Parts: sequence; structure tokens; C-alpha cells
Amino acid sequence: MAIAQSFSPFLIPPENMVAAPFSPLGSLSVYDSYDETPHVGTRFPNKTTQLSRILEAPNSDELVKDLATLVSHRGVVFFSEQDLDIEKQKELGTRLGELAGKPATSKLHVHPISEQTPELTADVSVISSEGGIARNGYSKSARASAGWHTDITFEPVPSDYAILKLHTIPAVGGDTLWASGYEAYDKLSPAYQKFLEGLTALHDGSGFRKYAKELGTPINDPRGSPENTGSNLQAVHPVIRTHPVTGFKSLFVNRGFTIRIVELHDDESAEVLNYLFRHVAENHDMHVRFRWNKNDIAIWDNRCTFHTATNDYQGLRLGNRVVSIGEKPFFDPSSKSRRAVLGL
Ligand SMILES: O=C(O)CCC(=O)C(=O)O
Ligand SMILES: [Fe+2]
Repeated sequence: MAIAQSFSPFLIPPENMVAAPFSPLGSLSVYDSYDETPHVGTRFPNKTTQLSRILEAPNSDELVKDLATLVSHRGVVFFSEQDLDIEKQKELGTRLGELAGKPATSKLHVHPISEQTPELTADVSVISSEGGIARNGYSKSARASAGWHTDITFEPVPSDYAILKLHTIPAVGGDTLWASGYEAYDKLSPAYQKFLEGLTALHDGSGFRKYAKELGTPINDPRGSPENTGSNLQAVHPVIRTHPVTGFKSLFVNRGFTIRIVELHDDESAEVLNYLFRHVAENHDMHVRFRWNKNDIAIWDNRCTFHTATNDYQGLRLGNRVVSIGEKPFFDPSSKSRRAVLGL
């Protein structure tokens, strides 16, 4: 049973994960906020809206649960000039998914090649202009769009939420872009949507395996779930997944990690994936671009978005990221698209 489950994308959601009704702000409506674009991104612009206070509020479970719902609906949510420290950032990362009803075995992700450091633990990724993901995918000879990805989809149980706080930013540049996986699905023709709904894709993190070998460091294991073990760093997921919180369908292949559509021939797979990666990168009506201020925080949902940093700046850009583990991706054939539910 366990083995069959680990290979089937057509799973039902964990029992306690019930699609939330459409009310993206809920108890958070007491704070000023606005949508950055129609399809993706909501911002809380006031620095008086502090996540640290939300975590301590008497109704904090309600507020954090509503924040999870909001992030799942809007893809990414921005908070200005936050005083949240790394311990509280980890607490928020843990509570978001827990309050949304994820499996009890899902914890914060431990990156395959993050190192245990005295001041930060293995479940925090340091995002640094000195190298790695923030500078990833860019060179003079490559398009900037090469950097579009969804975090850690090579894990059998990938991420639900991610929280990034940048404490050091360049004077200009280093913006981050997100794209909506819901809108990526909705923009396809019904025939293309149907074609993709039957398919699964192989996600591969072997770049990290290579990197670990070069550095002579082991691959961390396990990585936030008892199912995220070993040094293989590969997983098969449905190409279209149903989001357990919103119930919406989302495109779930990304340029960073998806290497193969399992059911197609090699050439067919390469062409379809290339089309889908361009679909995400070139439709700027499904993008939001965020210009950081010092200590701003972005919280995104890795089940229904893609993102990319922009490597256009000089100087230091540093921050800490917490990625939490969600549930095994599934496709529910009776689920609906975001546009169908919202009447768009
Ligand atoms: O540096 C950024 O803006 C984003 C880096 C990234 O991909 C991540 O934190 O997951
Ligand atoms: Fe990322």
C-alpha cells in the first residue's frame, strides 16, 4: 500500500485537508492590504502589521490559518519591514502548514546540501548574493528566465509554504518575481488542459548531488519528512495537481527541476516541457514582481507558484529562507480551476 501510494499521483487529499471556502483575507481583514495584480500577490504595506505580533495574538491560530489560506489563494504575500527573528520565522513556517492540516510527519525542510552552522540550523537556507539560488540560472549567455523554479520539487513530499526575509539588500535591483500556477493552468486551452491532466513528470535535483560531491559533503537525510530520504533526489508528481487548501488546479512542472514527462516519448516530452516553461516565463499577466526593502518578508505557496530571483545588482543581498514540507501532490479529477470557481 505504502509503495503503491508513493508512485500514484492520483491520491485523495489527507483526510483533514478540506478545501477552504473562498475568503482570502478572513481575520486578516483588520490589516491594510491590497492585491498587487489580479492573479497573484497581495501586500500588507504597513510596517505596523508585524508577523511577530500576529504570532503572539490571542487569536493567533485563527490569524495564521487565515494567512495560510490567503497565501494559498494569492500565491505570494508580502510584509514590510518585519522584526521577525529566525526562531519566529521557523515557528511561522511550522504553524502555517500545520493549521492548514498537513500530515503530522511533515516538518521544516532540510535542504540536501545545507550545512549545519552554529547560529542557524539545517532547516534554514541562507540566501546569499555570494552564490547559490539567488545567483542561480544567470549568465551573460543565458536568458534571465532560466531561473524560474518551484522549490525542492525533487522531493517525494515537496513544499507547501516558504518564507524569505532579506536583511541586506542592494541599493537597486535584486527583485524577485513569482508566477501563478493556477493562471498557468487556466490560460491553456481545454484540450491542452485535458491532455496534461493524465500525465506525470519526473523532477530531479541531481545538480545538488553533483555539488555535494564536489564539496565532499554528504546529502542531508531525512529532509523534513520520513519519505524525503536517500541521495537520489528524484520524484514523480502529477503535471496538474489539485491544491488541498483552495481545491484549484495548478500547473506543477518547473524549469528548475522537471526533466521528463513520464508517459511521453523523449522528443515529445522535451517539446511539451519547453512549451510549458515558456508559457510560465513569457505570460507576464500571471507574474508579480517584488522590489525588496530591508527586512521585508515574502511568504509563498510552492504548490501553486513559480519564482525567480533577478541577478542584476551589485553588492550584498542576504537573507534567510524557511521552507516547510506539505503533502504528497495529488490530482483530483473532480477539482475545478480557479477561474471556474471565481467566475473569471
Ligand atoms: O533570492 C531570491 O529572491 C529568491 C531565491 C529563491 O529562489 C528562494 O529563496 O527560494
Ligand atoms: Fe526558490
